[in-house]
Amino acid sequence: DQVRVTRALLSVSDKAGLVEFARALDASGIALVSTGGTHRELQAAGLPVTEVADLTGYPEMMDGRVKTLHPAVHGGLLAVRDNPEHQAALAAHGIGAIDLLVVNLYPFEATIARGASYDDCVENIDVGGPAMIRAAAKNHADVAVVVDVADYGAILSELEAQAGSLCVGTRRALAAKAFARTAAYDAAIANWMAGQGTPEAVSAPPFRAIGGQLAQTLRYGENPHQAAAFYRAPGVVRPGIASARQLQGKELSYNNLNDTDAAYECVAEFDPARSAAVVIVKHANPCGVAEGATLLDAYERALACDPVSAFGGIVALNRTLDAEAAAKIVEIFTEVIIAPDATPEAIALVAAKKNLRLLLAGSLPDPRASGETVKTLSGGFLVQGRDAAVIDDMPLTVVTKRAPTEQEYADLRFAYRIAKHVKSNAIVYARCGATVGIGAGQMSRVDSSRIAAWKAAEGAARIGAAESLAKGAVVASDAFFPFADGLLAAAEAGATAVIQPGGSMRDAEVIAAADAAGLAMVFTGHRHFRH
Ligand code: 93A
Repeated sequence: DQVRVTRALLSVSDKAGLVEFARALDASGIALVSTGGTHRELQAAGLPVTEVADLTGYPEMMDGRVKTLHPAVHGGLLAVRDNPEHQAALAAHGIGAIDLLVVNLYPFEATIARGASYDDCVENIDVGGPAMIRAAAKNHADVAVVVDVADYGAILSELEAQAGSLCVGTRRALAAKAFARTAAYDAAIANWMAGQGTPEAVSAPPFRAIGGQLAQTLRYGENPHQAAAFYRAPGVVRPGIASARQLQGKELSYNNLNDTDAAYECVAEFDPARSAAVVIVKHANPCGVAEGATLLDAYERALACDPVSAFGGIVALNRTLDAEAAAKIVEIFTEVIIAPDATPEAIALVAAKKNLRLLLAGSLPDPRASGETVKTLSGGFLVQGRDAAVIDDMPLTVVTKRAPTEQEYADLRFAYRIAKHVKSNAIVYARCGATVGIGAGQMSRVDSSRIAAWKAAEGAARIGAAESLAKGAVVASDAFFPFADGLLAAAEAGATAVIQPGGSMRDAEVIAAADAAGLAMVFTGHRHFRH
């Protein structure tokens, strides 16, 4: 189990402790071999040391890129001591075995950390060092490999205690540490390179460090100058964008994937056994959602909410795409259609639009399923449980004098289901199972209310209706109204009922304003922020 150390190869960038270590090795009768810079250092200290170039018969060349990449080195490291063929090969080629390898690598991590130039970083990618480390670590049955200056002392102690030998436990532990070092070194290189993406070089999948299975390298990210790739979370079985089958159309882009996910997650909130539902998404926000007796009916009503935004949008459906809905959807420019399934007739109709992507997910994801969402921050991640709260499970509290009518209740639930999928601050106006105005992503809730009301007024103008479509509609808010103003904006626009989490310090004031305006209002107790 002991390996007697007779020859050591030293090749280190970090020369700390080198001379003292080598002097002790020399004192115990170990022959020393080393590469250019290491050799100079040892020679200057007066130690007897052979240069690797004398071993290989080749000078170090190409700025040192090739110094130890030679059979005289790798044969010496990899030869198995009790294998006669290996020993014969050593003898035939005049190669001497190496029992101890001492290497620390070109300082790649430190070079990128000081913000060095691209070329400088590349030049600091060590090739020969990791090759030797791997060779010695693989052959730990016969060779000890030291990759850390901090281990010099322990090695010397053991050599002294065991008359110039190292035991198998030490060699194995050193080998494990060596492989960990080369793995970390390569990870640092891979991560750095992935972050160097240019429009020409985006094929390098970034964010390898997050883990997951690379599903697709994307042409670019949200913008053409951003490298991007799509990863599947390993072990997660959830019907949706990551498991959907693309039947036709152009390759999905980063934004397509993000928007399609948003659309499908939203439409999955609608039980297909109860009603057909369609969600149209643009820039990750629903711009029209409707339920209907048929998908065609639902699509037409969803489209009516905001046909301008729906142009070039993503259409998600909660039932098998049928021919009549497909025929209608292909009438306007659409980027992606996603549904659990599609009939052959519908598939044929979509086929007429070569670029249109058709995705079939097999089934709908369960909105109540647990799971995580991940968001990157500079230098970190935020992880949270997914928002699995569903309006049907929330006990609704009527807080106004007037309770909602049955139709209002239905619309309130419908609107709140959607508010969950609208970026905050979210305000959703809905009537008879269709959105009539959506205000998304505003910093002020009043602004979101105004935008939603304005969309409802525009909708009325489009169809020549005398009154805003907000008139007689209900309104959902993803979080409480901090003041009465947002609620009053809704009342002014003509809304008759409100759904919101409640919980504001000024709830009493907001409830009084609702009562004064004759509104019915319910609290859900669940906030649906989404950012
Ligand atoms: O450029 S390399 O990848 N090519 C090699 O063949 C090679 N062999 C050892 N770098 C190589 N090394 C590295 O040189 C070692 O890993 C060590 O970090 C460094 C030591 O060089 P010197 O002894 O000349 O200072």
